[in-house]
Amino acid sequence: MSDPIIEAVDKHPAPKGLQYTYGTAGFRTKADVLDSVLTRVGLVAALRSRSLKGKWIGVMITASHNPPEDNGVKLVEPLGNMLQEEWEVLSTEMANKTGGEEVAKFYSDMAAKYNIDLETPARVVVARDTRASGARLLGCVQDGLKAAGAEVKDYGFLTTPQLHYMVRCLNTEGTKDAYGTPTEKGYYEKFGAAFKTALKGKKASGSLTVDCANGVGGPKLTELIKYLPPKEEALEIHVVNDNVIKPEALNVDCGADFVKTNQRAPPSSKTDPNDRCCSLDGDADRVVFYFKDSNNVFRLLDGDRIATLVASFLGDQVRLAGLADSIKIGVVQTAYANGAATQYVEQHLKLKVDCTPTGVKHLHHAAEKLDIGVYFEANGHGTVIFSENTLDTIANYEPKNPGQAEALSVLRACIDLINQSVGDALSDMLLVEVVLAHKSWSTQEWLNTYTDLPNRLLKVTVKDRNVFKTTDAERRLTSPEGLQEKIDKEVQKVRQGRSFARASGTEDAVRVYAEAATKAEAEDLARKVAELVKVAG
Ligand code: G16
Repeated sequence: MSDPIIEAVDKHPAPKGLQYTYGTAGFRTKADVLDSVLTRVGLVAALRSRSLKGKWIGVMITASHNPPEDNGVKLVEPLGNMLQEEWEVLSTEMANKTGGEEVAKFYSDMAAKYNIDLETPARVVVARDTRASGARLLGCVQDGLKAAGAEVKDYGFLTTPQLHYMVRCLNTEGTKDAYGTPTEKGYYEKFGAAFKTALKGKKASGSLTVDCANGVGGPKLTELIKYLPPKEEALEIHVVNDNVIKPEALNVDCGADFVKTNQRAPPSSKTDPNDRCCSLDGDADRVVFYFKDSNNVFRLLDGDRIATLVASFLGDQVRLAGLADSIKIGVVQTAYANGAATQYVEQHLKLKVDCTPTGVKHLHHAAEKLDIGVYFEANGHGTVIFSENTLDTIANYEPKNPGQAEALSVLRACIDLINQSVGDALSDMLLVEVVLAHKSWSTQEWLNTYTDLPNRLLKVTVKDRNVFKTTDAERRLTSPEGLQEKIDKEVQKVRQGRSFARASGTEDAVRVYAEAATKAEAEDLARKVAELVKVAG
């Protein structure tokens, strides 16, 4: 009898001469060379589920902020976390096996090595963003899952955080940790209700214009709005760049990555000075805010700003609730965090800051060690997580006066409003609105909390980005030899200078970040470091 795994794998042969790596956010590259990878990811997902006694595992087909011709896939653990690192390595090995027989052997070797009973049921949830290649790649995953005999739930189009939510809901259903109803409606109801409770009757000032990067966030936000309180009572939202009928428009001249990298609004933006805007990315797991000030100057409120706003708000509520002695808040950032943001958190908010390598999985792990861990990448990817103890304390604390009762109720609603399985642009966006409404702050007042150091982010194309190796949470290069010393020399030439280079885990490029006392110095430093990288690479 023929082996279904060999058949499925050989139906989607791997292109010759390509090496695949499970990177910052799964496998990500040009969509037309991903078929073989997707079939094998189906096999890995089934094995991972079996290794966890049939818990639901998620497979999300997306390339998030990347251009329309790219695609990718990431695996989600039962509580909605990113895939365990050991399994990332196994996924990479599986993706690079040459043919059906090798893959089938690796599959049974893995089962033997990890004591996985292949008779245990395997359960896998799949979803995809709106890329044109998504339907074909879904077929490839399905072939892998079918060959492995997995039970499959296909949710069709979802944002990445919605898929994480479904996985967590399915695995916690009927337990004391039940996270919600594992349906799209359940998602909208949960976050819509939490938004209403957290607002406490306060109304956001002005409206919010949301650029959806022409991705899956557009239709999903339109749906979510139906579950929010009426706009007259809470928040008026204008949805723009939500054209998913034209997949070639995805992330093009719009979206969170465009806004953050170019430090300007999408060219199509038609808002007036002081209008509050935000941009999601292609799969709605990142959000950045911005506005034009009274002088028509573009002002960005990125992930660092969301982290400082939310950390200070939660800190206030914890204090007001009378819990400051038992709950400590910390902030987790990456090397991309603006130096001024780090200083503000440490010196003004007096909170601890941890720095990790890029990739939400790293930030998430660091945040898990805190009572309340606020983690955001500067690019707008992040969330807040509460430890088990903190959740118990907040749930069971008896308030001593009406002020404490009010703060406790806000904290409880925030816990429900924050998608704790993963950074979620829609939930983060509503959280920011809640904080601004409570503080009665405009975006200008939010911006006034501290002044960002001017900075520049560049992408450098090199022959082989893998030669760029880093240490110290990606802040220093260990290879190519001698390059770090050259960067250090350039940094010393400018005031308040800081710069680093690291290979992207989602694009074929090296990223260069530089900041300094003035815009001219930051731009100059970035350009010089980029030149050094180009020569070394
Ligand atoms: C992914 C990761 C983020 C990371 C970003 C860029 O985001 O989830 O943690 O910051 O890629 O990573 P890199 O600099 O390695 O290319 P997304 O929104 O594209 O999934």
